[in-house]
Amino acid sequence: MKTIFSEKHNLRNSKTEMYGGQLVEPFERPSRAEYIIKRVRDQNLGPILDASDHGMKPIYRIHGKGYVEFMQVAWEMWQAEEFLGEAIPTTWPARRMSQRIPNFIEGKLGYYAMASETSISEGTWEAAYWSAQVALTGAAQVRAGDKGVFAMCRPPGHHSALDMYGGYCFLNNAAIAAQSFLDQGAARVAIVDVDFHHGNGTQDIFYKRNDVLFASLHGDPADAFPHFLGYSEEQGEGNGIGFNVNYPMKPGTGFDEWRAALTDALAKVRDFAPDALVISLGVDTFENDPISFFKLKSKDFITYGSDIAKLQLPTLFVMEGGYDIDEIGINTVNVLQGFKGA
Ligand code: SP5
Ligand code: ZN
Repeated sequence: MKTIFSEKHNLRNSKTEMYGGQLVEPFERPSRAEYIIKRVRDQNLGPILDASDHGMKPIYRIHGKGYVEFMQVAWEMWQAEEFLGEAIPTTWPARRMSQRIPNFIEGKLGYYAMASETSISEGTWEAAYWSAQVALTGAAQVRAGDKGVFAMCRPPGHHSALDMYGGYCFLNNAAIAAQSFLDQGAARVAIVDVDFHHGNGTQDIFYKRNDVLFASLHGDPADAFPHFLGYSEEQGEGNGIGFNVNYPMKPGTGFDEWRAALTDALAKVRDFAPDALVISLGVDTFENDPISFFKLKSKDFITYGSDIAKLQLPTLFVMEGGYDIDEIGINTVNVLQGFKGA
């Protein structure tokens, strides 16, 4: 199985994450990608290819112009104010307030952010751009005939929507890749999100559409980030009714219950008969993940990788979260090996 990668991920190296009322070293850090790539090499998963540049057009298929243009200059604008730390929003357009986009950087951050834990730092835009290119390059390889391809995206993407960043995400890599399949001739694409967190960005992007089936397994939003989306009654809108499926699960959920949800999601994918499958692959479902509460063990990742393979669909794995750095390579590559070996 091919892995697509870009060293440019290193340009995303924020120093601060708002956590527990303190600014801590971000959980989403460059060593995550290094450990995964090391494991890919050690296990001889397959060749590692550099991302090729597909430009801005596929990004604009998913994200708004104002948002993208803001992301490109946010750090510059913040620096112009001579603030000492990284760019963090402090004010949001909450209920009954104006949704006009402010001029001042602090207002713009609040408008475009869905969470404050994600600081914008130097190089963030460039890293996000190349992360999207990694996903697009992976999609191109799948279109060219590969059965399964691993897009080692960093930063992750599934919390990012049309005009929204946060949850460590800036561009929705999985959504950009899914749309690229459709734009190159696919009639239907399914996205299954197995990251611990609900893929609120991906859900929002495709909520009114019936050409993309979105299914997400995640910590119940009543108990877990992103807190404001991911309930089971969210089933799509308009043409999209029935094409959004959420499986929120409670703290302490183990593999048996989680796998039953996956089995249900995969059955829905099979009925949908997509031309391609995108897996939003987060391994923060692991029992030792520092910010999550599911109890999957390392061997479980192999099992569910082979469950996914049984669909026999052209499959693109897009890296999302996973924060237990010691085991992140093992757990991620276990999914891919389970898929490959099935
Ligand atoms: C891509 C991805 O996995 N993004 C996740 C972003 C989560 N950020 C907020 C983390 C807040 C965690 N609070 C957990 C308390 C645990 N005791
Ligand atoms: Zn996550």
